[in-house]
Amino acid sequence: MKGRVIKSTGSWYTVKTDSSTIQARLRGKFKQDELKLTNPIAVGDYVILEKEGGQVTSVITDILPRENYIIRKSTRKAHHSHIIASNIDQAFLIVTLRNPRTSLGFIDRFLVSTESFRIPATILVNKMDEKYKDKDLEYLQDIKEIYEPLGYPVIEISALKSDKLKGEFIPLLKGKTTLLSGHSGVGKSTFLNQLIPEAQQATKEISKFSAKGVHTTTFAEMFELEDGGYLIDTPGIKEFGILDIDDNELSHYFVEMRQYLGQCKYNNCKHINEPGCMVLQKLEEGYIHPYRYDSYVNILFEEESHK
Ligand SMILES: Nc1nc2c(ncn2[C@@H]2O[C@H](COP(=O)(O)OP(=O)(O)O)[C@@H](O)[C@H]2O)c(=O)[nH]1
Ligand SMILES: [Mg+2]
Ligand SMILES: [Zn+2]
Repeated sequence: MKGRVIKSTGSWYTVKTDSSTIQARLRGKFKQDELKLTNPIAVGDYVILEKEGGQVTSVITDILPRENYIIRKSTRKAHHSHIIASNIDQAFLIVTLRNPRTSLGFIDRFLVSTESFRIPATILVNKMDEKYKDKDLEYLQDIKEIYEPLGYPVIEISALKSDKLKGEFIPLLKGKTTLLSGHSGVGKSTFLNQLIPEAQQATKEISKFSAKGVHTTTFAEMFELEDGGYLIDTPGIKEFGILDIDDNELSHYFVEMRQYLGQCKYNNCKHINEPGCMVLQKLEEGYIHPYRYDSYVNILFEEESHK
């Protein structure tokens, strides 16, 4: 029997098959190629199930190869990662201009992880019903100017406005598995509840003590849309893990750099200070945004320091 994991509590998994929704657990150990993971099975995984003798529950005996996945660094184990979700068709990164402000560096890390699997990504700027200061609105302008030309749609929304949200998003979500991501407190669960009221995901006021918000969701969970397709709500993520990416590979995941990569003088160019570097030349000429280049350098050196 084949099914898809729609919820995980760490020891029990809720698996949806063609005919029903089943509680299942893992049997024995799973081989996890080279990835050091804290969770062997993630939401979105397709698995093979067997009924447990005489019981209503099942055991997961195998996992089908993942088409893609998004990971974050484990908070519990150094050098380990946690798969947030797998087999994703598109990713929505929900960001906010203030309380908490989503940094460009965070957006770029997310985009590197989606680009590494060519998962289409969209940036949703939420809480646009609020009044903002000029400097916050300038930040919104920056986000649009940086990401739209790269092919990442930037959509301003208010997750509180149900009708508009449904009209705009139901067609975009139909038949697809969509990951909702972003810091705690940006409105992921609010967005999901508007589109799938039965989901009833808990939402929380942002803590007055920390503008980063408090954690309300600990595991990713997948919800089915009325017209087909799934939305995945994720716990607030502090940092995305970028694994399995070599230094020379990183620039491939910056879409605007890709086109110049074959044109550097050295084919192992890291685009830092090498002579004849086309990326540096294009940065100079204004074809690559300086903020994006900064993110590239930051990720490059951060990853190096982990090796
Ligand atoms: N003003 C305003 N508040 C929002 C909006 N979306 C969510 N919120 C509030 O932001 C807080 C955090 O929302 P939540 O959905 O729990 O965020 P999550 O941590 O990303 O799931 C809650 O108090 C929500 O009511 C919005 O569009 N506008
Ligand atoms: Mg939430
Ligand atoms: Zn170069």
